[in-house]
Order: sequence, then C-alpha cells, then structure tokens
Amino acid sequence: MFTIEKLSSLEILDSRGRPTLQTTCRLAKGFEGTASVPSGASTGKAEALELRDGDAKRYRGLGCRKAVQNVNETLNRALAGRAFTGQTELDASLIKIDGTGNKSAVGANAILSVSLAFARAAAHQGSVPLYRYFADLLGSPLQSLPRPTINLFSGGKHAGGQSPIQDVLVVPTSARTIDEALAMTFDVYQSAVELIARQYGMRALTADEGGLAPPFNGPEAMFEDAVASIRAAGFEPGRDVSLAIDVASSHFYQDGCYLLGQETLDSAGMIERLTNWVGRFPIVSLEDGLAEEDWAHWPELKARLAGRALTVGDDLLCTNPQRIQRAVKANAADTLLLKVNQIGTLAEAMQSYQLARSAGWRVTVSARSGETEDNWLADLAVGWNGDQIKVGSITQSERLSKYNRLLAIEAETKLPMVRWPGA
Ligand code: 2PG
Ligand code: MG
Repeated sequence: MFTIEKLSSLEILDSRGRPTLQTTCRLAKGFEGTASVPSGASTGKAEALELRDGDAKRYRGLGCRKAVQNVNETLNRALAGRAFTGQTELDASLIKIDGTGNKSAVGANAILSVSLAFARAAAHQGSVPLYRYFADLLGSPLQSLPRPTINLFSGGKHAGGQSPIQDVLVVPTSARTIDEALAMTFDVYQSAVELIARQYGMRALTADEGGLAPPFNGPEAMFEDAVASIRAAGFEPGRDVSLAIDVASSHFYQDGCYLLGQETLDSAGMIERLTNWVGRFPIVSLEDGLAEEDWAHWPELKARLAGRALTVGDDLLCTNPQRIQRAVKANAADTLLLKVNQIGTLAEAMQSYQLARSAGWRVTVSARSGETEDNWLADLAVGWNGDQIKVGSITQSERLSKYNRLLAIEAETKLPMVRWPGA
C-alpha cells in the first residue's frame, strides 16, 4: 500500500519561460517523488484542460497559481492520509475529485503533477527505477528502448509560422543503439547548421524545441535541406537516416480546406500532396497529415501511406481512449502519438496505450513543445516499450535531459533499441 502523507506544489517555469507545476508527493513511509508537467503550444481541441490563472497582469494570464493551490489545498485535503493499492486507484480518485470530463475543475496540469509525483514516490518505496515501475504498471516486461526521432527543422506554431508545417525530424533508422542514434543525429544537425549559414545567411537560431528555423521557401525546401544535411553528414538518406514529419495540419485547416502557404487544398488535394512528398522524400512517419476534425479522410490517407510511412495521430487522437477507439474502428491511423498531459493521468494514458497496442498500432511517446528539465518521459517510453520517442532537437537542456536519461537507461539495462520496420 502507498499512503499519501502530503502533496505540495510549486509554480516553476518551462522552457518557454511560462509557468507550470512542480509537485512533490510524500508517502507515509518517508518516500518522496517530485515531478514537473509539460505544456503544448500546438494543442489539439480535445485535450484535457490546462488550468491557467487568466490574470492578464501576471505572465499574460498564463500563471498557474490556481492549479498549484488546487494541489496544495483541494487534492492534499482529499488525499492526505489515504492509502492506495497503486497508481490506477490513485488516478481514479483524482478523476473522481475533479468530476468533469476534461479535468477543468482542478486542472489537468494539477492532476497530472500529482499522478506523476506519486509514480516517482511509489517507485522509491518499491526500490525500483522509474522505468521498471512503469513496466510493472503495464504488467509487461521491459523489452526494448524507443528509437529517437529528433527535431531538425521547425515551422508552424513552434517557429512563428514562417513555414506551414511544424516539424521535420531525423529518424536514424540504421542506428542500433541510443548512443549511435544520437551521435548520427549530431552530425546531421551540425551539417544542417552549416547548410543554413550558407543558404540563408543565418546563425543557428532555433525554435521552441531547438529545431533550426530559417525562412524556408515552403515544405519541399525543408525536406530538400534535410536530405542535403543527411548527405553532407555522410549518410545515405532513406537507408541510414530517414525523415519523420509533423504536418500539424489542424492549425492551417479552415472551413474544410488546408491553407498550405499560398495554396488552398481540399482534403483530396492534401492527401495527394502528402503522398507526393512521401514518394519524393525519405519520409517514413507522417503525423497529423490531416486535421483533427477531418475524420472522413483519415482512412484514405492511411491506406495511401500503408507500407511506406506511419500514419501518426496527435491532435486527431489527443491520447484520448474514446478518440482512439473511434480511429481504430475507422481504420484512420496506425500509430498513436502518446502525450500524457493531453489526457491528464498515467492510468488513462495507459488505457490509450493499450487500445493502440491491441489494434496492432505502433506508439510514439512524445514530449511537448514547452518542457522542463524533468526526465520522466524517458522512463515512461522505456517502461511502456514505446517504438519511437519524440523529444525535440539535440540541443537545449529540457530536451537533452530526456536523451541523457535514455543514455543512462541504455547503459544500465543494455536493452536493445526497437528496430525500424523493414530496416
Ligand atoms: C506536437 C508537439 C510536440 P506541442 O505537435 O507534436 O512537437 O507540439 O507540444 O506544441 O503540441
Ligand atoms: Mg504533433
């Protein structure tokens, strides 16, 4: 049993300098766990509610004092002194105390901070590393390490909209270890820095997730520059290193059309464009190619990409079990982008994970564009046998804290990295 003695939370700042929560859970036996929650910018409409103060005079309304107070008062009052069999029971209580469908009473940020802090404290009480705690929660043995997909170029909401699509990521498909994947990516990233200096006359100015963000002349230019950077680093595009893209198309979808730069495409036109990109460039994973409301066209996109690139749902699914069930039934995707703060508790994220797995899907465990130095995500991706992990670029400490944790877990466990399908 795990008896909560005290929950206490603090407002801290994330990688964009915006407030978020860091919460500590102390158990009666003296074991403690502390965890911080991330925050998205290109959020899906179906995400659980992140509670912000809305006081325009402080952090432009983004303060988290109410959410902190909800942990220190509401949740602490309700949970201190109570004994739980484990994570699932705690998370069920958190959901019940909030009592809304989208966690808007207490705030998904407040709730998740407690869910995660409890996980760390419980792992300490059980004397197990956090990744093993997550594996035990899932009831599945540790099998593998996730393959990093690493941000190279940024656009969309993470880079002031200078290019319509949001992320171009490097997938080191031939790497056999995390160590090798990161070393390969470093070379590609440095080649891209040099290419951008030559081509755009720009220093390595980076976007929210550390991706390079020059004024690309459209998405194709992003892919061409990525391929050129892979080559310049001495790798064969499509064999050693491939690309993953997050189109994040919900954010340029209006009145049933996609406003892609100067062009306006309907759904059929957008699917044509996406399959054309996958045919011309070594793109092996395509996230949010269509918008979160464009349910009717996702099955066609998935059918067209099958065997060539993963059809990844982020805004479409929002790590929400109901939306995942709908997508499975409609055959709308084959990969879940798993972001725990989209749903708000570990137990519900696990339910999402299990639904995706039982449909035979792959899982990409993902960070948010607003992150902290906390590294629980790396443990989660290992514990739940994620196929891919998406953390951002190979710069900035809030990103590197996760990669560095993966390196430590790799050294400790000697687990193999998941193979890329067909590699
Ligand atoms: C995404 C994420 C991470 P955000 O769209 O996949 O890149 O962005 O956290 O802003 O939603
Ligand atoms: Mg996304």
